[in-house]
Amino acid sequence: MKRLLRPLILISLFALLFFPAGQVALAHEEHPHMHVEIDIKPGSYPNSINILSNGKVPVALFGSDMFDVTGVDIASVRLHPMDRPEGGAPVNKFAYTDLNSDGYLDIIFHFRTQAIGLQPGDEMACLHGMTMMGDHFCGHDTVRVIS
Ligand SMILES: [Ca+2]
Ligand SMILES: [Ca+2]
Repeated sequence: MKRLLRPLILISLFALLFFPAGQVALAHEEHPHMHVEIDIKPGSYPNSINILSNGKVPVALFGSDMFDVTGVDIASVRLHPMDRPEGGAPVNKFAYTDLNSDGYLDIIFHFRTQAIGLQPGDEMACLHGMTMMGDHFCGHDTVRVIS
């Protein structure tokens, strides 16, 4: 019995030491997410972000026949680095507009650049939020971090 237990304990320790991010990923996946379309710095690419800047980053969240942006709980929305869902920047400013002229209302958010928590080497950011009904949604887009 002891012989069997030891490798099990070792494997558990290994998992704890080397996959601490796994728990965060699990927490994120505990509830289903609706995937939504976003555009960091709408109309511009690559999405260069100077993390030393005191400015703001605009992000468009696109509505569709499946997703009514007027149902978004603005206070729940965060923009964060893809692999670090904890924290992130809350909404600084927002406006409703049909940015891509497809007949569905969209939202333009502004986030304070330094609150996002991006670091050199990050290549993806994620916009996460909830609807007033309590449904989670997320969308991601590439970033090019400048420092
Ligand atoms: Ca863009
Ligand atoms: Ca639209």
